[in-house]
Amino acid sequence: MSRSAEIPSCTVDAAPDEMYAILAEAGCLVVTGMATPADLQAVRSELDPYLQAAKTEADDAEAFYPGHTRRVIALMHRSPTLCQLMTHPTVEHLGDRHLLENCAKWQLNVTAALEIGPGARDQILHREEDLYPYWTPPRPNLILASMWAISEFTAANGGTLIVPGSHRWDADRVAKPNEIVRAQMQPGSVLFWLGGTLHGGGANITEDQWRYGVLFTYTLGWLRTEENQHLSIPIADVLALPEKTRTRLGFDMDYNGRGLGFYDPRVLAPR
Ligand SMILES: O=C(O)CCC(=O)C(=O)O
Repeated sequence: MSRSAEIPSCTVDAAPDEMYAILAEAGCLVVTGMATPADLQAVRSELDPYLQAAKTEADDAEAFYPGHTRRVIALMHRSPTLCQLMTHPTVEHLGDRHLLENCAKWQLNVTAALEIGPGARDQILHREEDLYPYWTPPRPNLILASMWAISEFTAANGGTLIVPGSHRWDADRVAKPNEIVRAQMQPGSVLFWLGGTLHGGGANITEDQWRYGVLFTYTLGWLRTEENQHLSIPIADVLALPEKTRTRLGFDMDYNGRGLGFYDPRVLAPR
């Protein structure tokens, strides 16, 4: 008899160390109650003009990104609310637990608002850590990923595909259908997964629902980021941000006794 896999879930007030223990074991975890209805409304109004302007392409079956989807990046510049949520205490705890064993300062890697529309197909399953092919899976801890549910996520409207436990698999093991789960969550919940966990955007088989999520991934402070955060927000805005946010945007040294990323702050001051 084969048992279907499941994504574990807990509330935002669960003990942080327990949350990490579950995430490390399953490779994925839904945390409910991470954003308030007011946060979600603010994110919608801040990003709406960009999403309305984003083009949807027809599908190319070979392409990494399925058609019938809208993507907007550079979210630290475009959404002040997401800029605050990016350093949510739960994210900070899980990031410290997962990434600090391999760096002194971890940083934001990718931001993307992702709307999956009716007719979109399943995305190819992949690992966030495939960005760094110099190690083969299972790799050391390099990335923590998160998907914030702005709309409801269902099995029919494009809920993220996740393969629990696949962070421990060898590169060539292929997921069987009963090992793949479609994340279902309410708006304000966050799906976390590890950089080695197989995942992808789900197909949207509804007639008229758009699934709306925000992807944030985080990487080690000494690795090159997938989205260039230094060119995704004007420097004058960076200087006005809290110190913790600046660190997460990579405007800080990954100090390991040798000072990776040193700079002279006087260069940033207005002339
Ligand atoms: O949209 C999703 O649920 C996942 C997206 C993803 O994995 C990607 O775009 O690489």
